[in-house]
Amino acid sequence: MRSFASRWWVIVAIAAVFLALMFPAAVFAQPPSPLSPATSSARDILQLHNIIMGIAVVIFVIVEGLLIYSIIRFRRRDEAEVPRQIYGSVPVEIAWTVAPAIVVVILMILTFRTMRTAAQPPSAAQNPLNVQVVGHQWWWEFRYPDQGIVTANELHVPVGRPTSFQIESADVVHSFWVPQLAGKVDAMPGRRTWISFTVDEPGTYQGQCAEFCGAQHANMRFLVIAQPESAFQVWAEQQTAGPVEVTGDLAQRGREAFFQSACVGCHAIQGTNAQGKTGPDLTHVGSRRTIAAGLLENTPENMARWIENPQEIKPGNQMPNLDLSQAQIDALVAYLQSLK
Ligand code: HEC
Ligand SMILES: [Cu+2]
Repeated sequence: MRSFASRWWVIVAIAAVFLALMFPAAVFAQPPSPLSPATSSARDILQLHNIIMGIAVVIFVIVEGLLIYSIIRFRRRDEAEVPRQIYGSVPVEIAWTVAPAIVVVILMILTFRTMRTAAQPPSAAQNPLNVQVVGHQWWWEFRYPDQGIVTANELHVPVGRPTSFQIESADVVHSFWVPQLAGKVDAMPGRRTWISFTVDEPGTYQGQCAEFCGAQHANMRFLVIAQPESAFQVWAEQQTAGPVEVTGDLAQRGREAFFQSACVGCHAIQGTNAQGKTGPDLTHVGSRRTIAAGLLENTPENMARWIENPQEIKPGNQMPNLDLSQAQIDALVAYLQSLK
């Protein structure tokens, strides 16, 4: 029989393939990925990840190295000599209990340290922006209490200034997560959780509910749009302005259709008697990039598809089919799209 040692390279090749498979995330990382952080807390988390990954790789190489060495060095030789038999070894038992315990304690200390540095509450001098996040099945409500803004599935934040989030849920447990900006924070009914971060660079960052919350959990996404302070202020002013004056016949008819149908019971439009709380605030829905929690780009065609049959687009979601006529849908879309 051919000696196993002559095939040692097979084992090395398997180990190499295994190692290569361990790092696909690093190699193919695409935003939104915690591997391309854009805040100091996300960088702290990435640094912790890198340290833990480094420790894991060192352990992996030592263990696999010893394994490969043993396979080759102590392989069965032609003489078929039986090695000395050992039953139990106190020093070995102690060593392999103590060594992992030390590693675990080191990881714990590093993790506690990162948990502290990654979640520094901003000081009043940093003039943080306050945002209340409310998770709903299956969309996100964002309220800016100091500015009086209410929006959905689209957060605007200034760069270089901390944003402080108070997070809760209207129904089940959700989790607020923007991989490039911060760690996950649970959104729970009846309890407030908190997180804060400062985005360094203008950009659009994708967020996602990170706690299974029912049928449309995967379609519970949102955007964080980080803008220079001046652009943020322009957005905030536009959002706090009352609802846009409706011009044009079609939009006017859409407005009537809206107030004559079930829409008012579930949606709010500030400055009108539509004060529903079940669905997203529509006061400035025409200014948002997406509808239905990141599922559809906000175009007139997509909005018409949504209003016509929300259950086909997002089965199980809380907006029912309302059996509207094509004329009503067109008018409603014209009205809602005008609400910039
Ligand atoms: C029973 C409550 C209910 C009624 C009635 C209702 N909606 Fe909705 N609507 C919702 C909910 C909940 C959502 C969010 C769905 C999701 O993303 O999971 C929604 C989402 C929307 C959106 C997308 C908003 C966004 O920012 O994502 C639009 C537009 C909309 N509804 C328009 C209407 C119109 C027009 C009517 C009346 C014809 C109407 N809705 C009736 C509950 C309702
Ligand atoms: Cu959720």
